[in-house]
Amino acid sequence: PAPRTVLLTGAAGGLGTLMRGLLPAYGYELRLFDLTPIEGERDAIAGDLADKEAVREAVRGVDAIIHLAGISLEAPFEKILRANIEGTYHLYEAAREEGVRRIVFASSNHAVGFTPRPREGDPLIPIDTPHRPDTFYGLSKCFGEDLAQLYWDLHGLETVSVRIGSCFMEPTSVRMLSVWMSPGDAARLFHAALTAPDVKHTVVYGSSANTRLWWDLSTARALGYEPQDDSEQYAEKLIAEQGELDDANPAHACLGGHFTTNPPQWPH
Ligand code: NAI
Ligand code: 15L
Repeated sequence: PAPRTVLLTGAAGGLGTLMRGLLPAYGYELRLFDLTPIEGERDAIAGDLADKEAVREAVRGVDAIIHLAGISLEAPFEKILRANIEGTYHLYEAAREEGVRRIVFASSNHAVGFTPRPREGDPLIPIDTPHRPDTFYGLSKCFGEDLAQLYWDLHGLETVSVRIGSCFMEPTSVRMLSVWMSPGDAARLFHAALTAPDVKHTVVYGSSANTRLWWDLSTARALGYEPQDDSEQYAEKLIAEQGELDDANPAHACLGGHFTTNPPQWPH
């Protein structure tokens, strides 16, 4: 049966807030979990992924999990270790112990961030391109994907790992014209990931159907995802402001953009 109650971790964050607005229309009852307390919601838990017991309690009784919580940018290794690596392990252990059957994991393009961006005429980046993390942050997403594979192979716990591009209301850079995922498409993709049959561990790229797309969306489409948006409507304005991507600029060479420069520079 399709999942009904879904634990949304990271619900106070940017993407979590957008999904709290959009996912109930698909019929889900959301339980929210975040370090930051969320006021005015019926089922919201303030807790730390580092707290194994708190995570287990949050997971108890839900049908599925969308795991967005964690540090979402580069940070010192010790912080990434605690929130993203140990935290994601706690979540998978809790899901296994509580019998939750499926997790949608917010992976990131930064798991493969040092992959050169396709130039004109190049093929799209395939889903099985090797991990090439561009930061400790990206490395933690590689760990999450491998953890998901282990829990499928060993325990039969299913995951869709979504290598999200840039999910914000609008793209704000020329790079984002290629990797942007509109909030509406994010909700469509998460819904497909929650409801497609027999996903085992499936890795997908998460973006809209952008004209300047860099990667292969076929595994996402195979889940039933039909993206409705394209960043191209923002292209003229962004290119007029920022210029085209420049091969001489190291921050434009790879998928991960500014994350591949050391130290990472903002904005990206
Ligand atoms: P965000 O930084 O706005 O939200 C992350 C949330 O996780 C925050 O509300 C924070 O309080 C919570 N959190 C952090 N550490 C925690 C801990 N130890 N225990 C409990 N909660 C904790 O990030 P955003 O943009 O909403 O991203 C959500 C997820 O999607 C992240 O895992 C991020 O890595 C991933 N992602 C997002 C992309 C985007 O474009 N928004 C792109 C690629 C991946
Ligand atoms: C990510 O993984 C970050 O969480 C998000 O804030 C954006 O920086 C995004 O990647 C991106 O690559 O634009």
